Amino acid sequence: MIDSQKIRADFPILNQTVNGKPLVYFDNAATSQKPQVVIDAEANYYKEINANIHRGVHTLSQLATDAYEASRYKIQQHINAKFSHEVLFTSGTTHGINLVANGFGSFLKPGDEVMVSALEHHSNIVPWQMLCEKTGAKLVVIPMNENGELILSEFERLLSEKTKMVTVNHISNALGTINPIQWMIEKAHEVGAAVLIDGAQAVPHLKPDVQDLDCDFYVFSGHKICGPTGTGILYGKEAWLNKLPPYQGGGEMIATVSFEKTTYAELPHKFEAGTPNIAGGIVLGTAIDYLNEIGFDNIAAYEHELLEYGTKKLLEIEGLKIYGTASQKTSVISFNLDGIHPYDVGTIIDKLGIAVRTGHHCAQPIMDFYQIPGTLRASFAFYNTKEEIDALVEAVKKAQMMLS
Ligand code: 7TS
Repeated sequence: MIDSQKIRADFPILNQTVNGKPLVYFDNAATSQKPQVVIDAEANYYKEINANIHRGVHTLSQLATDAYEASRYKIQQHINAKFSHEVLFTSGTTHGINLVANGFGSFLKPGDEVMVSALEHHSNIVPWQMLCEKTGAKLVVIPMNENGELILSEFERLLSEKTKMVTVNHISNALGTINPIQWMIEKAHEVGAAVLIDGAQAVPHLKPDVQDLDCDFYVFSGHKICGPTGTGILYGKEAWLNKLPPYQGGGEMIATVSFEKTTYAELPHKFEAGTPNIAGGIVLGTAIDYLNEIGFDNIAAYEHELLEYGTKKLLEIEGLKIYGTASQKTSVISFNLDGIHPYDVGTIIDKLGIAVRTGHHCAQPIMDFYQIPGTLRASFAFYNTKEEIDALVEAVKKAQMMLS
């Protein structure tokens, strides 16, 4: 059970007014807010053990290294990776996808196919498009239906021995659709394709089990799970990470360097060139502990309640249309008011203290599918409440009155 009042006390930012009104933060799909334990952990790192890692015998450097590697281990446990060296620290989802896409060129030839879905965030489209341009491979798109679900019969039809990579999000950021990734991974493997799962929108709501999913890569950002910005994780199966060439060259990723030849470090260091976001990596572990203490089953159940309540209440507004009505959906509601631009509604409700995202949500192909410029997107977290949803509904009604 979630005690929202108790949980809200952990988040200092929520206890404020914006434009003279109590803040209602419904932009959680963009980034989550941070609990006090995370804020404290970041400050404590700099107060107590700040040093560079993996490179000194001095005590602080060892303390920082141990804390960083302990966090890697914690994340390995959290996603159930087989080895901790399959867990790479990145600066976020975008970095993780680019790292894989960049190296994957070594395995592509002209005529090969890379399959993405119609539901992807730009960061899981553009790196693959760039890769296809470079290699002569073809980008193939799994289409979606009006409800915002992938058309799985089309996915099966499009798969062939030409398919070398299938890359799909676990949950859509713009619509909240939960994709049947386990089944998709199995199908993709049947034709010998590798699979990357963009878990950016899934990890705030569930605990992925990468061994059970059997995905080849799973990427996510720390900032969407109560962690600091500039942190993220790329999970890759050991065999794939050994095969992929390094992404960036520099310090830490080498075994030996000479002007004639450089040899690379073992995993995970081969992919972690330069001084990383040490504090961020450590604190990401703190954020994951915080969420596990609340419990992902509790989080998912509570957020589902908010989704159902919000959907029902918003649909009571005449002329309001919700985009994304998949049967399996997380706590994201994308909507528009008939004849009114989402940006105008967003601007007015901001004056009433309500933070939602407006626009194409970095998923322009989805907006093109619906032939709309964008939507308003309210995305709920476990620290939100039904009372806040009531405030959103009142604010949207007010905006509608002012703009019609
Ligand atoms: N993939 C998905 C599914 C996302 O939702 C996002 C960010 C990214 C990738 C990129 O993550 P980053 O941390 O590297 O930027 N999504 C959003 C959003 O929906 N609103 O703001 C950012």
